[in-house]
Amino acid sequence: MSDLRNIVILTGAGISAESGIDTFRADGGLWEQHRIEDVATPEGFARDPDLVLGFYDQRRAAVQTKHPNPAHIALARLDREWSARPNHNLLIVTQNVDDLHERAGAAHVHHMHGELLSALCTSCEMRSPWTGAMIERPPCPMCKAPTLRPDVVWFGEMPYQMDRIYGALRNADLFVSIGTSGAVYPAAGFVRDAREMGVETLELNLERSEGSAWFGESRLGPASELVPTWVDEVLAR
Ligand code: BV8
Repeated sequence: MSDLRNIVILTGAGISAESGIDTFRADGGLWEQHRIEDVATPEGFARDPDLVLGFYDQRRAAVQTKHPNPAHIALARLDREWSARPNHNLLIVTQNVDDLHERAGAAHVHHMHGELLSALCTSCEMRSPWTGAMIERPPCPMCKAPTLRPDVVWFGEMPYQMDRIYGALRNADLFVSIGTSGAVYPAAGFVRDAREMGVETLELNLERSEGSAWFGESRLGPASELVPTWVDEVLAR
């Protein structure tokens, strides 16, 4: 019986690419259409709220027309079957703001950079499920103030529940990174934290990333092929 018990999986935009959701750094990707500092920073939001609300309204509408791909579905199967084993734990920490992990059936998902389908009120700080647009300044469902913003973590803001993530990394036997360029911190540093704690590390990505040299093993290819194969291997361990 392998001593593999606790798995932490980090996912990035690459796992949703084959579902038709733009990544950030590919040619024509999200950041090519806009400057990061204009649409993904609090300063950008303060400077031009209509630009930022419009950018996220467009992404929020688009994500609702997309579907999970075989990589999301395989991770959901792994989550279900692995978590059912006694003393086995799995956590998917995603940098993505789409809901494709959940729609594929994954139960243990943490959105460290927030979610497109959630609204954060800057007056009462309550969060509400949100599928519509924000450009018309709709009232907050809780306090009725017209002060909703996308519930996403912008550059310079603290990612959500970092203590939960580091706690899971400390207890992990395996850290797997799927579909991320390793360009944004603190997520890009998780592989180093894992290695320093003696955790086995694996990368599944279309091409070498900025963090590839830190992984014990790196497999290159599309997530829709690599992830189902890897899930079969893990469930056979
Ligand atoms: C913070 C949500 C601390 C919003 C996002 C200098 C050095 C180091 C750090 C910094 C620095 N200056 C500033 C910083 C900090 C900064 C940062 O890291 N900046 C970078 C640019 C250097 N980080 C932050 O500000 C973070 N906060 O540090 O807070 C703090 C401390 C105290 C007090 C307050 C704060 C917050 C960062 C969060 C930003 N929000 N998203 C939204 O979505 O709009 S970032 C966004 O881009 C994603 O969430 C993700 O995190 C990031 C990277 O994107 P990826 O997911 O990796 O996607 P990418 O396109 O880059 O790559 C896709 C990959 O998939 C590629 O490798 C490709 O090959 C692969 N792929 C493509 N197709 C496939 C595939 N793989 C498999 N199959 C396929 N089919």
